Amino acid sequence: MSDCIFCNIVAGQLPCGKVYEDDEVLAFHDIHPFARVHFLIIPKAHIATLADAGPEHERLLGKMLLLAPRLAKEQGLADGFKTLINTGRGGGQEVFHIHIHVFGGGDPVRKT
Ligand code: DGP
Repeated sequence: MSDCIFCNIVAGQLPCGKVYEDDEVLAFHDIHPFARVHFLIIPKAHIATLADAGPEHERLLGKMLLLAPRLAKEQGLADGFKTLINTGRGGGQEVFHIHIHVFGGGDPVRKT
């Protein structure tokens, strides 16, 4: 097992509610949802935070961002959704493997 929870999910060593997977990216439901629909899009490769990403990650990060509206629609968020990337301890990041939160639906969603 890795020290990184999300690397263990990628490796299939921890379960997740999978929303999407390809050779580079995994998306799964957040264990503590903010909203009716709340999932995370992560790269399979370990990048700790957005601040650790470099030019070599430009295409991968673009791909992750462009997946958000497609997966949000598939998850029933036809009206729109929120995205969030917490970066670093000061940014409220708890899991140090970069991820995009995608959430929405139901009652008004917390604005963080
Ligand atoms: P952040 O604060 O941006 O690092 O958010 C991390 C999110 O990851 C948080 O909303 C809860 C979620 N999370 C943490 N551990 C797990 C897990 O083992 N499985 C799933 N599905 N989500 C997790």
